[in-house]
Amino acid sequence: MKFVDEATIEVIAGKGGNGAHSFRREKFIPKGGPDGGDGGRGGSVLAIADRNINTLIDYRYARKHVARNGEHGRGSDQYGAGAENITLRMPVGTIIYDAETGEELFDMNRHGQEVILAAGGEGGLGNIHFKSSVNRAPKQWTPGKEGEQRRLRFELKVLADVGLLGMPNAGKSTLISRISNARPKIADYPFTTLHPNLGVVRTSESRSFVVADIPGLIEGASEGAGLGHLFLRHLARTRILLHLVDVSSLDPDEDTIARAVGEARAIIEELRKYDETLYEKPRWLVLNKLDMVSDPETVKTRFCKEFGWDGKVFAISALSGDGTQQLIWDLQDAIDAYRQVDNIAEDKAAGTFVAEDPRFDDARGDNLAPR
Ligand SMILES: Nc1nc2c(ncn2[C@@H]2O[C@H](COP(=O)(O)OP(=O)(O)OP(=O)(O)O)[C@@H](O)[C@H]2O)c(=O)[nH]1
Ligand SMILES: [Mg+2]
Repeated sequence: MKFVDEATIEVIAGKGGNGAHSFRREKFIPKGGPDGGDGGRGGSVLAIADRNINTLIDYRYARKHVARNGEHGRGSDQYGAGAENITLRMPVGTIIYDAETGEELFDMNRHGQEVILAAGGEGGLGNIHFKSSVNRAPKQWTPGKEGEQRRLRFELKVLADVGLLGMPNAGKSTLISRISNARPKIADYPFTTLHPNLGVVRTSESRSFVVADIPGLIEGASEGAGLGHLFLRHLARTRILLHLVDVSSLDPDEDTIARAVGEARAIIEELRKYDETLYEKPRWLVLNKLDMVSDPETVKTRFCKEFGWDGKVFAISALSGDGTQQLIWDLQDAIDAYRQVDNIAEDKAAGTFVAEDPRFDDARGDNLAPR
């Protein structure tokens, strides 16, 4: 499934430094000529598409990006230094709009693609430029130009990396609201969730992944029981499924465990009936509501044994957050590994990247000038 990740930010490029107005004054040169240098260029704000970034979540926190001004020129032919550019890294697939007019400006669809969001102002000219045969002592100089300033909207269509699967009331919505920025409705009755929700899970400054919370699935869903099973299509592009099982009513006596295992098997059977490829996706077992269980270790061991499960298993409380940290770290590592494999395949297919924006000057830094 796709959802739109969005952020609106402001970019302000640096102002160019002023040109200087100055004359040479040396001991033995009584009437020195003009020696006022030019101002430096203001820093530009650039954007680069980076496939190692997956969401726009950073831009919801940092909304204003300001590059520094260029230095003013000085006497003795000294030019002011240009200010450094700042570069905003964003996911491949980000579309950049002018937030005021709604006009589409850039489609950042290639890894490494680089564009200028706001160009730094040019530096002003010092008075050395105004010397001529008729004016040997020019007083003119020009001020630096203002940097460009814009409000921009970034838009990214995101696909879920992880899908939550489970019976109604298993705690899927509670989990996504605990680990991500999504805030779906949570309630103690079945079929609370009627439409999928996506949330971004952020595990560090630069790492994140997207989780899909879907309605609960019950036995017979493929024949239309409950909400049916068509919403499973939202999991088609995910990498990993988390199968949530509510273990709150289990005590390690065999009966309750056998019943829960039966229900878990039914869920997997519904998955298989919907689509064989979904059934074959990596699936991790997540035992939820552990805060309600007096002997969690035993419940976990017995459940897995009865289920015949030797895959990855987590025991958590979505409500208290117990165990969720390890779960999201492991998910992030696994998702990163999949992306790495994709990147290698993509590099092989695409060859290397060439900068395309004609305004982009390879010299970077000081000389990034619109031509
Ligand atoms: N004690 C406890 N209660 C939980 C936990 N996780 C969820 N719950 C409760 O279980 C009930 C159902 O939670 P939801 O998150 O709405 O479950 P769901 O899987 O999204 O349910 P549907 O949307 O109906 O499929 C709510 O009352 C939650 O507060 C948990 O770890 N511990
Ligand atoms: Mg729900």
